[in-house]
Amino acid sequence: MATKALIVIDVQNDFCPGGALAVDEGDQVVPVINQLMGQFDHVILTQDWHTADHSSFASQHPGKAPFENIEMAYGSQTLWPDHCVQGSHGADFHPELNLMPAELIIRKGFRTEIDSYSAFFENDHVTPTGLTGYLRERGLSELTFVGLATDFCVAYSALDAVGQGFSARVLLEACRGIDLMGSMETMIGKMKAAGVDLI
Ligand code: VGL
Ligand code: ZN
Repeated sequence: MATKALIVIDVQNDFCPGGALAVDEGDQVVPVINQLMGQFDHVILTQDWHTADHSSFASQHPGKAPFENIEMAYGSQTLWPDHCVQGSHGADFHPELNLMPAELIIRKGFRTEIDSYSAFFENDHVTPTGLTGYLRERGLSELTFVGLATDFCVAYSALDAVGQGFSARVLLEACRGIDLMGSMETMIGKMKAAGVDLI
């Protein structure tokens, strides 16, 4: 039985050059991911999907600027430029990403009060997205993560995957990072320590 799944994180216009929270070379992962999809029987996409007044937006916090940190009820939260607003062009998948093989699109960050980097849990690390149940019920246990951004949504997803008992690998050539104050090094270190296979 095929137990492998490719999980494509947030390959959306706002994370690509020209977007509101552009990741350097973010669009370059698209052809690599399209090619990879052919090697997997199961493809799952995630989509960052924020309300217009989302609490992770610096614009909602007077006096605060993007990339500053604040304390939320659930812990520390980085503030971002407005991005991936529900229904906006920026929230759409990159136009060249092949959506056809996707059997599930999981949206996250759609509650105003709480952000969600991981595909598995919101940033309180307890509210589930439902992905664990989906994967378990379908017998998908070997997970490969690709997409944007390496040091945020990809890393938190891979770490939670291991925590949930899945095997997790990250194909770095199909990822690009934001690298905010050393976050790339920090999150690569955390993934290694947790047993995520970095390729
Ligand atoms: C992401 C910051 C805010 C990501 C999403 O996809 O890595 N990063 N929202
Ligand atoms: Zn976001």
